[in-house]
Amino acid sequence: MKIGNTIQEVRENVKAWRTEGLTVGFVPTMGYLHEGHQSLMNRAAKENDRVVVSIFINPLQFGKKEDLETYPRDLEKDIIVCASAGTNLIFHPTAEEMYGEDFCSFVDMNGLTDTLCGKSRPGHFRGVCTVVMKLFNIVKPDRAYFGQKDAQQVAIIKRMVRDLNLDLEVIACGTIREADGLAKSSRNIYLNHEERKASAILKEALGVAEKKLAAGIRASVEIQRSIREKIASEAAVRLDYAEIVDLETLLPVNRVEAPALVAAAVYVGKTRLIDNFIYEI
Ligand code: PAJ
Repeated sequence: MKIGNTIQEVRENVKAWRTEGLTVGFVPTMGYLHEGHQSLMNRAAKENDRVVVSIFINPLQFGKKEDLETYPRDLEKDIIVCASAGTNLIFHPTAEEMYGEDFCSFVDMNGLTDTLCGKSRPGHFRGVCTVVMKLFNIVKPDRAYFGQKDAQQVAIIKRMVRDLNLDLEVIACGTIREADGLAKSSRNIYLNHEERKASAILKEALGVAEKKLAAGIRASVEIQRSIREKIASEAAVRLDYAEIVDLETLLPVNRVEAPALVAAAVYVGKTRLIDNFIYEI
């Protein structure tokens, strides 16, 4: 496994693979890797001849009051995780390598980026789209792997690929969880003991919604109310949103008559957690 810090190194490696006729899978990450990231790498290794993982804490997707400075890092462990999951090349650039002083071009999107998490994180998805577009242009993968845990990110990247005619396939992978159901996340490290215990309520609340849907309830307001009530039963957790939206447009649906995304976000102390499930009719 190689570790490259420059765009040129990545380009040279990928070019050499291409001349051999090899396919390339790509997993973009911000590091502090866990089993969720690892599952994406395993899938990429299964479906491609070579795997590139990027580890880059993208300043552009953090709001001014967000956790850019404190975002967890552990490159040594990340290297071990990547190696054990069949990665061939880690791309670990500096912010200067990615964004020159005079950087002024961005990828922006209407609609999809303003709802759900976009409401409380203005500019976040502009930063995500811009860095992912850059990474796609640097790595030029055949397939790119994203976690369904970040469902809005998946919908946005799929739309960007479609709208801008990028020649690659975006593959969404299932959410990997802790024993109590909490979705694995690099940010879970922020939770203290009490907060960590309280966090299980997020998945439980989505479970209540899933049961309502299975019982034939179709009105979104009723399903949303059940999530809200369950979250309210845990004093340490505050709801940001509970929404039921179309899988592609992310527009709210009033009645769940077609496959839909049920997504929620909460604050546990200062930590923001998200989770979701796709309801298949
Ligand atoms: P990061 O939060 O490091 O996540 C990298 C990838 O891992 C994302 O596609 C995310 O959805 C996936 N992932 C995270 N937790 C997961 C879990 N529990 N199960 C399955 N997959 C999981 O998402 C980002 O980084 C950034 O926005 C990025 C796309 C790298 C752009 O900077």
